[in-house]
Amino acid sequence: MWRILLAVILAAAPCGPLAAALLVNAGFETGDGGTPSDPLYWTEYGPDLTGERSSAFKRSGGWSAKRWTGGDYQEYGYYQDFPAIPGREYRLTAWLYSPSSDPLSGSSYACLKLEFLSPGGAMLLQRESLRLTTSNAGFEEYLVSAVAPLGATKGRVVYAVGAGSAPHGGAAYCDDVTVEDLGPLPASDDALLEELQRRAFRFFWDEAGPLGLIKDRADNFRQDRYQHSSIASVGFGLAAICVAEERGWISREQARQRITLTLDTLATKVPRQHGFFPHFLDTRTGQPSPGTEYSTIDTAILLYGALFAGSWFEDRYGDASIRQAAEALYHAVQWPVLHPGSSIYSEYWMMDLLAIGSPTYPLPPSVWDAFSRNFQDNLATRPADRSYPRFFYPVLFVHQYPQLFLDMRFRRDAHTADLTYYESTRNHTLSNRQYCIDHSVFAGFAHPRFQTYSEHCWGLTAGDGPDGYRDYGEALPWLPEPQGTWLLDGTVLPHAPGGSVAFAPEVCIPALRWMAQTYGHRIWGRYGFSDAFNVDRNWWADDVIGIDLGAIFLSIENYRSGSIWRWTMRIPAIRRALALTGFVTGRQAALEDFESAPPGVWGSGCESEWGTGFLSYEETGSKGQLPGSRVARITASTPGGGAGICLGSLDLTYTDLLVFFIRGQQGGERLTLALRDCDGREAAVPLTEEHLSQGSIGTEWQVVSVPLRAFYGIRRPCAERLAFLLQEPGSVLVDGVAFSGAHPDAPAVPLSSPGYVRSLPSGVSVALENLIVTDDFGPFFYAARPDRASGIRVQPGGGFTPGDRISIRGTVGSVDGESAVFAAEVSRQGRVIPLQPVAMSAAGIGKTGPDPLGLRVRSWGQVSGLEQDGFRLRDGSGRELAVIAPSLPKPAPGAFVIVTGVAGRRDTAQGSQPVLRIRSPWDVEVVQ
Ligand SMILES: [Ca+2]
Ligand SMILES: [Ca+2]
Repeated sequence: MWRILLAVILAAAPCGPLAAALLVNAGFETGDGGTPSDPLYWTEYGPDLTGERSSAFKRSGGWSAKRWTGGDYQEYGYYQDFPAIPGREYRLTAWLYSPSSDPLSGSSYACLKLEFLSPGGAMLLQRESLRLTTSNAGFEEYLVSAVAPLGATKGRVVYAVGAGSAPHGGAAYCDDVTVEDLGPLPASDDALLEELQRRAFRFFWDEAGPLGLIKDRADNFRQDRYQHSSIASVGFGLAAICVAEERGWISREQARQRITLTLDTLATKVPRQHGFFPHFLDTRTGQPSPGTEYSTIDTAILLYGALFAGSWFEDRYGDASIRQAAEALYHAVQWPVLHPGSSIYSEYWMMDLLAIGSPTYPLPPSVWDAFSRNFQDNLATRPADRSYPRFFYPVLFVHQYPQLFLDMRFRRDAHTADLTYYESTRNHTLSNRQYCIDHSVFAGFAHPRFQTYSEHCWGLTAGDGPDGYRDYGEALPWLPEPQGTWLLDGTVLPHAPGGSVAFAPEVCIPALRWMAQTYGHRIWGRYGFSDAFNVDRNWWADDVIGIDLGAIFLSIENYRSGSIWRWTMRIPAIRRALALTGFVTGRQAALEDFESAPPGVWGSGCESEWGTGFLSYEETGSKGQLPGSRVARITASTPGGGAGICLGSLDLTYTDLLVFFIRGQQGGERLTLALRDCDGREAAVPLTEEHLSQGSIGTEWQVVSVPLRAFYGIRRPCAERLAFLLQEPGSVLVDGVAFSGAHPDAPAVPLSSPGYVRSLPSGVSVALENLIVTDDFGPFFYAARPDRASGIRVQPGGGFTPGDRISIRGTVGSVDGESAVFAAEVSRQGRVIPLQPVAMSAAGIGKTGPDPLGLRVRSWGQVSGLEQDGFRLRDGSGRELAVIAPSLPKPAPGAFVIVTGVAGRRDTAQGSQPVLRIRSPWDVEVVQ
């Protein structure tokens, strides 16, 4: 898998690998003719009698390179140089074998080394592979990778065999050495973020054992023998695998199979206590690692990843199997037994919400209000700390983890009067950076100074350090330094800014770029950044840690697409918990109806970006489909001209559709839409017949609906501008520009016109205010504007009375051939006199004249036939109208009647037909 992924990356890289072989005689097939014969083009170091070209064992051809153990504390080998370019990444692989007939023993070892040297021969960087220390079953591949440091002009590949103190002995064989030039480090921000995600994903994919359990950590530059999985690493990995499937790094089926395998292992092979999982597991057996605890918070992180994957596969592909498997694990957790609720502000609040939302063993919602938030404005003694108000905890990951999954950007609860949880984490990130900068200079004896830190080199959180795994963090703000100083030793952890990309991208992305460019040769490996480094102590981590790669992956994904937030916020248990704990959303609506002049979202700077064009306003006086009475005219005086709407960093994470009304000046106009994100990336979509309800732009109003996925590649959480560009000079009228979708968090488009709603495509989330109930038929009801301009069917009904004044929030859909709002929420705001009926001929309903749908209508004619659920009415024109009156007495055929009911539609064999629905015997008056 590693090789396949690598090939994909290399094919996509702007500066690909050098195709030319960097080594000669890499298979040791050519000898120097000496006795013993050494491989040609390789330089031997150490006594001549400790190595030779051998035909006894080989992986390819007829020969390999054999080396024996020398004396105590001696290491000898063969090496070959190759030209190297600073800043490019090189990967050395070779195959090593120590046969059981002459096995490495005692302190003996065989290894590969990748070295970089200056023109003067000074060693600038040396990195060694994992060591082979015993006999193995056959030739095994060993690897080591490194980025060539500044000043390097050549690289060196070494095959060495050495030993420590006695006893030692044995020999090892090496064959098929390759050095690949993997190209330079990513040059642009986009490429760096993409590469960080690809490499983090590669960890989650490649470092999983046969049961789908992902390792807790791995070596970033070479193989390792680590065999422990952490369940939190698995949780982050499950989310990353979903995203990788969308990006095409693996197939959907590969993702589904891996996730299913992992969840099946967790359900059937791993022991649990009250539903909680052990923190660490043996990747080979699924059994708990020695001494591990059953961890509440790590179980919660695992469940977030599993439920996320379930939400992803069910919502995107209609596949409920992963959701069911994840819920089975979740429902088995007896939260109150081991986690009665948080006591302080920490990452545990993500677990509190999961526990409150549990349908099986819930915590009471009151635990949400029971823990101390440590709001720092009340605590800070240092003025500097007051510039970053936040819920305080010294270590940054605590602030990142809940919101890697949960979108708290627009949510507030009883504790967020001063700032949201999102703003708190953003401020913690900014403060974390400032704290490092402050400690990069000398400021008194009580104030430690570290040269590692700078404006682009910062990040304190939990991770590896020169003295082991530690919690690095800021000083406690309510104590003066040094008493309040948390652990600080000059160590920087790249996943601190990496995990905050979604919170403070303007400082985090430059930091990641700077670290890669400056210390890439020390910390850039196959899985991205190593966990930590410390320039003051000249210490550089070799390992990556799964949860830290997870923080980087998820945060970048939320920055780029909002996808982790989007599918987490669909999880029913999460929605239940947020409702129970009193969260409300303050998401801005996204509708431009051009009614206020000049509308704030239209910026004067927008037009110039798109050539010659301008925008003007026209009064239409329309009360029907269009929102309001004013529309926008987009005029282009040259091809490609037009005008743009400024969206003001609009969040499109939860929206799926762009919809608006359009009318051409001449008809036949051709329009291109261009959506631009906050980073200036732009995607253009020419309107085609699939987007236009009438197939092409004409001189009548119609609805345009464009799926947002058509604007591929722009940053969903931050949209800046939408342009309407005409392909030829001309003009079009536009109104009701809205972004919406069917996600529960989609911003509802605030509307006053049911007629507009009925013309919207299915899936749009809408909010209708100030409607009057026309009549309630039980499973559904109708409501209309007070001025009777238009009405609409609403599902479900029951309990409403004509004259009820209501507002509705729901999703546009259709049922029985009729547009309807599927209401998530209906609120009643009092009663008015029921709307008077509109008089219309039977032939006119749904055919000509004003649109009566959803209105009370009075019509007349002769009963021309009886139906199972009503009768047919024929008026003077000879046309028939179906009157739906289930379980009511039917008038005699041939009778002349006046009927008062609600105009609707229903599906028939001939398509959707207008009908009149009645509910009471008094609605039919027999005239003769
Ligand atoms: Ca060979
Ligand atoms: Ca308007």
